[in-house]
Amino acid sequence: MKKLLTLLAASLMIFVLAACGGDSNSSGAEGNESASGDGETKTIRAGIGLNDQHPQYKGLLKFKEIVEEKTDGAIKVETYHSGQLGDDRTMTEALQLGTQEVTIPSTAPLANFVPEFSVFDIPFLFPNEEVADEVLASDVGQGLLEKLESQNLVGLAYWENGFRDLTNSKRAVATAEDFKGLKIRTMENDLHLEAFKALGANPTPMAFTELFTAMQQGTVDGQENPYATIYLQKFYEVQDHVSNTHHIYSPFVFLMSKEFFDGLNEDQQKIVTDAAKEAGKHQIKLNREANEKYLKSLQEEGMTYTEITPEAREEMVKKVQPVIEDFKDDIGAETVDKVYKAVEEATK
Ligand code: TK8
Repeated sequence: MKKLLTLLAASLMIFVLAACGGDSNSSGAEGNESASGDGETKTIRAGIGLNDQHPQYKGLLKFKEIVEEKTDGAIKVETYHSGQLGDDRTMTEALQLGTQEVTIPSTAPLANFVPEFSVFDIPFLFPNEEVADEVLASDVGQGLLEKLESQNLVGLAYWENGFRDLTNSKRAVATAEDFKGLKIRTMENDLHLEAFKALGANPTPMAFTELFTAMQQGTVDGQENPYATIYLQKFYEVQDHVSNTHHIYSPFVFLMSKEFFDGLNEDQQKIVTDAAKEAGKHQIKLNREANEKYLKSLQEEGMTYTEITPEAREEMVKKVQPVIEDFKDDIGAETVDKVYKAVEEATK
C-alpha cells in the first residue's frame, strides 16, 4: 500500500512539473509582469519573401535588435528571407496555425484573409506617399488592422512596399494601349487581376517565390513591383523595359500570430508592438531613400525606362474605373467610402 502511495505521489509530482513547463511558445502563459517574462525563452520565427538586401529585411533586423535588447534575451527573433519559410499566403497561414510567429506580407494577398484590405489595391488611390501615410495612420487604416484578430492574426504596424511600377520583356509601355496582350504576373488578388484585364493585359496571379523563374522561362512577360524590389531581386536580368506606372501603392503589414501574442505578458506585448512600429519607421525611411536611386540603377543595368505622361495615366484611370465600381461591395462599401474620404482629407 505504502509503495502504491509513493508511486502515486511521484507521478502526481511529474504531472505537475510537466504542466508548469509546457511549450515555451505556448499561449496563455501568464508570465510575471516583466520584460524578461516567466524565465522561459520564447522564439519568434520571422519570415519574409524578399531577399536580405531589401529594406524590408533591414527593418526585420531592427525589430530583432529592439526586441532582444528590451526583453534582455527572453524573446529571441530568428529571421528568414527570400521565401525560405514560404510565400506570403503560406507564411500567413503558418501564423494562423501557430507554426510561425511573424511575417510581413503585402496587403494584396492579405485580402484573401480580410477582404477589406483590398481597398489598398484600388488603382491610383494614393497620389503620393504622404497621403498614404496619413490614411494608414487614420481610424480607417488602424481599424483594418483590428479586423485581423478574427483571423487569429495581430496586425502590429504598417510598413512600406511602395508604389508599384510595370516591367516587361516585350516592349516599351507608354500608354494603356501598350498593355494589350502582355502576360503580366499579378499578386494573388482578384482586384489586381481584373484591373490588368481592363488595361488589356493577360494577367496571371502567382506567388512572389515563383516569379523570377516564370520571367526567366517566359511563362510571363512582365510583373509590377517598386523599383527597390525590381533592382534588389535582380529582375533586370530577365526584364528589358520599365515604366513609371505608379499604379498602386502597396503597404506591408507586420503580422504576428495571435496565439503567440496572447501568450506574452503585458510588458512583452508592449515591447513587440512598439518594436514593430519603430522598425517600421526605419524601414520606410530606407525604402524611400532607396527607391528613386534604384530607377537609375535599373537603367545602368540596361533596362529601357519609359515615362508615363499625365494624359496617358488619366487614360489608364478611366479604363480601370468600372473594375473599382464592380469590386466596391466585395471590399466593403463602407470601407471604400471611408478610405476615399480619408484620401480627400489628406490631400487638402
Ligand atoms: C514579397 C511580396 C512582394 C510583393 C509581390 O513577399 O508579391 O509582388 O510586392 O513584395 O510581398
